[in-house]
Amino acid sequence: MPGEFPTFSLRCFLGLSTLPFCFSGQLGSLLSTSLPIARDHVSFSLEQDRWLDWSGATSRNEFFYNTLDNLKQLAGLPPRIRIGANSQDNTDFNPGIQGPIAQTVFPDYTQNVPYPEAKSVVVGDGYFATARFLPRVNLGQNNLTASYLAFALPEVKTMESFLTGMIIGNEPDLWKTFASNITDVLKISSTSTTKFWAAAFAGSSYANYGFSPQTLINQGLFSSTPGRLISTIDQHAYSGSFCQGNGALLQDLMTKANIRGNLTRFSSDIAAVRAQNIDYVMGETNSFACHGAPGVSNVAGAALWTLDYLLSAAQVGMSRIFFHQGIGFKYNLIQPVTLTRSKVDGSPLQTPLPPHVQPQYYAAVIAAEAIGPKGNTRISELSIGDGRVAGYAFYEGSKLSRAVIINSLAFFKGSSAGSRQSVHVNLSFAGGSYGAPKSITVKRLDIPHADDETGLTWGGVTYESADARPRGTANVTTVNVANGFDIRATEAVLVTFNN
Ligand SMILES: *[C@@H]1O[C@H](CO)[C@@H](O)[C@H](O)[C@H]1NC(C)=O
Ligand SMILES: *[C@@H]1O[C@H](CO)[C@@H](O)[C@H](O)[C@H]1NC(C)=O
Ligand SMILES: *[C@@H]1O[C@H](CO)[C@@H](O)[C@H](O)[C@H]1NC(C)=O
Ligand SMILES: *[C@@H]1O[C@H](CO)[C@@H](O)[C@H](O)[C@H]1NC(C)=O
Ligand SMILES: CC(=O)N[C@H]1CO[C@H](CO)[C@@H](O)[C@@H]1O
Repeated sequence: MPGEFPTFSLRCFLGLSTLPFCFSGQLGSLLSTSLPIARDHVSFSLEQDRWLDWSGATSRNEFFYNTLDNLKQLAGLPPRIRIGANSQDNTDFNPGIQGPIAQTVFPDYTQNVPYPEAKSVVVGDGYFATARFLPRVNLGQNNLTASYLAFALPEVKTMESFLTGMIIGNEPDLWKTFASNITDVLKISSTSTTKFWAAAFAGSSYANYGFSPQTLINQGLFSSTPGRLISTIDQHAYSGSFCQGNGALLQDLMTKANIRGNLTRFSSDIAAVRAQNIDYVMGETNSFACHGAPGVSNVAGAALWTLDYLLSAAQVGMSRIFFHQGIGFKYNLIQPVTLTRSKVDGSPLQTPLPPHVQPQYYAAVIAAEAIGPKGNTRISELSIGDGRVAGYAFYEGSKLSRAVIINSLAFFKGSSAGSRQSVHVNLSFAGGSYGAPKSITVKRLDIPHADDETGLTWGGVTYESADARPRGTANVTTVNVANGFDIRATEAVLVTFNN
């Protein structure tokens, strides 16, 4: 109902030389353009070859468990997990292999690819059974080989809401389907919880030709009998492929227009899929191929890319976004085991690097906090006339609860502190029975420099601890609504509205 709900606007604050950047955005009814955002919107895609390193083989990997549980504590649900990607197509099943063991063969590592994917993986029934070590999650799963049989094991099957999806082959433009085998084993039917994820596309023509969701729709896939077992279309995408990084590339990655360009290209596919009442997810994604660009994908600026990208994905109608992770990959949010060679160039490490989170993990934390645990959160992007500043409003039901604002101008090591720019944000509220909030609190993602690999804090708290649990004293500031606040270059804030 127009006028029923509060809106707010961000106004330009001109004329102060210390605040050279400003923006304006007059907002209409944000709620009317808002879309739901799931509590497990941020999910993970794990490279299949080293799945046991993530889960733990004989007992749970406490570090990985904690990283998921941190997010569960904020949003009420842990991330979903997809196990798959390239190495799933190199996985074979041997019923003679007992227990949580994988027989793997890896190619030699190189400077560009310090942690290559296995060229051969052979597993038995026990391989996926270690999924019982995760916080109770929904597993968006994978390939053929017959290792899917593990999901029919009693210890796995008894886990409630466990397996929600099955993908046959990775990016199976090349694979004939084994759908009926899997349907038989898992008893997938029109009424079962587990359904197929289809068309795990690495690319799309974005139109009704070639390989695309729109082509599948026009060819009648979803009206066929097997097609009715498909719940979800699964797109895979990266922002490019760069095996060498630099500061300009980092700024490109963070840049608002590039982030939107990489997502809105799927808008026509998403609309066509949703019109069939089929879900649409970004089932495998991250910054750059080559497992990330060194000095770009693994640094703090990538945390702001991640935050803007995952929120923008919700805005274009993607239900969930699965960030791809592999042991030692540069673009990980989480490194769940000790590394003995550099993930940046493959050189041997003098001191092994214990499990740790990377800067991107903070984006998952901020998103979980902004979405919150209520289960009725909606998101709406703020229209901000500044190419470096992005913002999103979060509603719980119809109540404006929080906003995230991101300043993606890169501030690099070696720049003088005095040259760090800021924007000023004033909030104004219009309409609605709720009126302006009495006060707002502002929580900051403090990033010393866009090209730092460590040292971020979220409201004074670090997640860069030995067990991935947050450490430090929370620091949020209460702000008088009329005064607004500044956001520095390379900073994100969460604004909470207190009514
Ligand atoms: C898959 O199904 C086909 C046809 O029913 C059958 O011949 C084959 O043995 C099955 N494969 C597996 C691995 O169950
Ligand atoms: C995707 O982002 C990259 C930078 O990260 C940019 O170079 C590229 O042009 C973007 N692609 C689109 C389609 O906008
Ligand atoms: C808390 O955050 C504010 C603003 O970000 C900062 O100025 C202040 O120094 C911080 N206080 C502590 C104790 O870290
Ligand atoms: C923004 O807030 C500042 C500080 O309170 C105030 O001086 C200024 O007038 C405001 N600007 C606008 C456009 O409302
Ligand atoms: C059952 C089945 O089709 N398994 C396939 C799994 O993927 C590998 C590819 O690496 C095939 O060789 C197997 O036939």
